[in-house]
Amino acid sequence: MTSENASSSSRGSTDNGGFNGFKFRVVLLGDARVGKTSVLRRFTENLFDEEYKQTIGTTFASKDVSIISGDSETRNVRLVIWDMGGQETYRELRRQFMKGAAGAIIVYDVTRPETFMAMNNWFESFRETCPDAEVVLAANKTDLEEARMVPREPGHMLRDWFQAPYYETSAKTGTAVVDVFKEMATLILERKLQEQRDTAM
Ligand SMILES: Nc1nc2c(ncn2[C@@H]2O[C@H](COP(=O)(O)OP(=O)(O)OP(=O)(O)O)[C@@H](O)[C@H]2O)c(=O)[nH]1
Ligand SMILES: [Mg+2]
Repeated sequence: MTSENASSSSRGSTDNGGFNGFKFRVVLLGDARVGKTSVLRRFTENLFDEEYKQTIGTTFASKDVSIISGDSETRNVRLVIWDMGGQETYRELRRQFMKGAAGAIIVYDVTRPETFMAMNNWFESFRETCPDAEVVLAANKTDLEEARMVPREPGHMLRDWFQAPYYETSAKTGTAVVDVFKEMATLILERKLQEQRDTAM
């Protein structure tokens, strides 16, 4: 994974040690084994591993994307994406992990309904810690069509309920993985640009 200074700023700014662009801290949330690390690896390295290696504690990776903002400018965005093991049950650690994030990608596994049922908890605890941050939903492992237990409709219910974009992803095939991260970058960017316009007035 690409790594960089872990202590760097989290909210996004215009100049970060030679990188000329915005920098946003994003967290990956969701139950154990849903594919958080796999989605991140697909995005940052374009790789996939069938073997499960549980994430212990937290790790991060970063990747730069260019986004065309609403004002038709091309903007460089560095996403610093933090990943935490879904087994982590210590509430305070989760809160610290979420703190200061500009967005959360909340993931479930379409072959395991219990991971879908847990979405509300993940969403609520993120909202509590970061009330003004963006959320994107990822229904992962959609390549496993035969084993799929959670169809598209409940996913759309979540989307409407949380008012958050919904993507059907596969870390294995790569389906929609880039879209999830680009959507997140775009949402945060537009919010930051709006904040800049508001303070300039
Ligand atoms: N078929 C398929 N398998 C996947 C997909 N995404 C992840 N997996 C597999 O599911 C298992 C769990 O993936 P991880 O990425 O480690 O899951 P995680 O959410 O990071 O798990 P924790 O670190 O324990 O929270 C691994 O064996 C992956 O190979 C997918 O889109 N399709
Ligand atoms: Mg993991």
